[in-house]
Amino acid sequence: MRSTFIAGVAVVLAASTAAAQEVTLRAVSSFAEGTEFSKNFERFIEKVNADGKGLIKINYIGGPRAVPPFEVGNAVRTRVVDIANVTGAFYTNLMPEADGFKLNGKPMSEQRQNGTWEYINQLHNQKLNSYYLARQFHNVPFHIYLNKKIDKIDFSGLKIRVTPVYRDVVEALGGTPITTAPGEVYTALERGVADGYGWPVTGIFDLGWDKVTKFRMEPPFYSVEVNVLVNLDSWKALNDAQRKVLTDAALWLEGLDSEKVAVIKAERERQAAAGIQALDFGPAASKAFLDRANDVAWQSVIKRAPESGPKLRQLAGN
Ligand code: 173
Repeated sequence: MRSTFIAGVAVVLAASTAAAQEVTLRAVSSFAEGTEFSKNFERFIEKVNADGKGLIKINYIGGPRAVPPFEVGNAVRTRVVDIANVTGAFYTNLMPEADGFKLNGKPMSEQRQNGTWEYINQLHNQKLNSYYLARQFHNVPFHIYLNKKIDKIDFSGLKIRVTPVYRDVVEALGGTPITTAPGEVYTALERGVADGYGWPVTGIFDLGWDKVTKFRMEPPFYSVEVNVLVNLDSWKALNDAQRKVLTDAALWLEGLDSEKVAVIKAERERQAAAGIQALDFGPAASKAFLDRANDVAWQSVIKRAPESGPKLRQLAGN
């Protein structure tokens, strides 16, 4: 009798402890809600909330209206938010070598096996007080889009909207870089403040940029990286079961990159149908551009991060 009573009390206690342990994490995205580089993160949130019922819940505050894109890294560092969807290009002020992540286009399954994930996680622990939960879009490249026709790959006389992703290559090819958040691209093009811009192959329709874009320069270059970061104190405060929900959902999220092959093909067709003309200067000019883009970006990363830059380059193998 007595032992049954004690066991009963223990079950009630365990149940109430579990309920008390349901954790809510506050999340933001550095890209507008519902657009290409937020969408999969939003699916990840739905999955965590379904799989983690009773254990963990993510409260999605939203996109750049909540936290400006270039401040999202600092917001996760200082635990203003617990979890963020953000590209390294937006937090190079805190971690200069974050600009090098775009130079590694290996699938995350491989990066998790060969020590890259672990090294980049350490960098995030140290410099951003955060845990590197996931990296998305390794197989999505960038382009330079233009409104003035060029007859060779040379940006002399052109003002081009950039982030750290494109700054070095735009400068190396004679262009004038103008840094803006994505939210200012449309107006910059409409007013002629910029003659072109850097952006991935996907997503230009989300904010209506197709209406103010004439050309897409070939070839595609670099690899998009949009990371899911968790504040390190928030991460450490979770129990094993809660961390497992996040980790399983993170691996699932990285797997969604396989959908991008079809998305990229459709997007290129949609751009052509919208009258955006591809400017292709042939294989030799393309190769010269890619070599130059790779060289100037690594030089810049290594100059600003003399210790971690070479290590990232070795891991990327290019
Ligand atoms: O162009 C940008 O704003 C940028 O750097 C970026 C990075 C990753 C995905 C989309 C855009």
